[in-house]
Amino acid sequence: MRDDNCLFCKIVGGDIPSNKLYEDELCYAFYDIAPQAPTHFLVIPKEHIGSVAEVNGGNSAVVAHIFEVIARLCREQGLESYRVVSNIGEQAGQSVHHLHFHVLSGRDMTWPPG
Ligand code: DGP
Repeated sequence: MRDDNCLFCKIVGGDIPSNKLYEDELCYAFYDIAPQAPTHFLVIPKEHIGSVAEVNGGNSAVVAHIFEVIARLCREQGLESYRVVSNIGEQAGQSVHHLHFHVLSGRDMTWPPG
């Protein structure tokens, strides 16, 4: 289901342009507008889910699918080391309230993240 006030729902619907990497019936992948690494793309469900905190038994299949897609896209791009991140809530840095997984690669990364 779409939320008409949601930025990422508008990207999925084509109302806001994006640099698309991949799309299928369940998910959409596009490059982040403010890349934090040489490779930085986002993979999101087409259905509006607010964050990981809203994942449940009724909608979790799309999350497994997204991880399959992430693994495939990274393989296709020859990425051997990368980080997958999802921020939940304001304190963790979530700015867009539509579930998304950041995929970052191409530079050394530190742990713990800031
Ligand atoms: P987060 O802060 O974890 O909710 O991540 C949201 C990401 O979305 C952030 O890295 C920037 C990206 N972003 C925000 N607006 C747009 C947009 O209009 N287009 C694209 N491609 N990315 C966006």
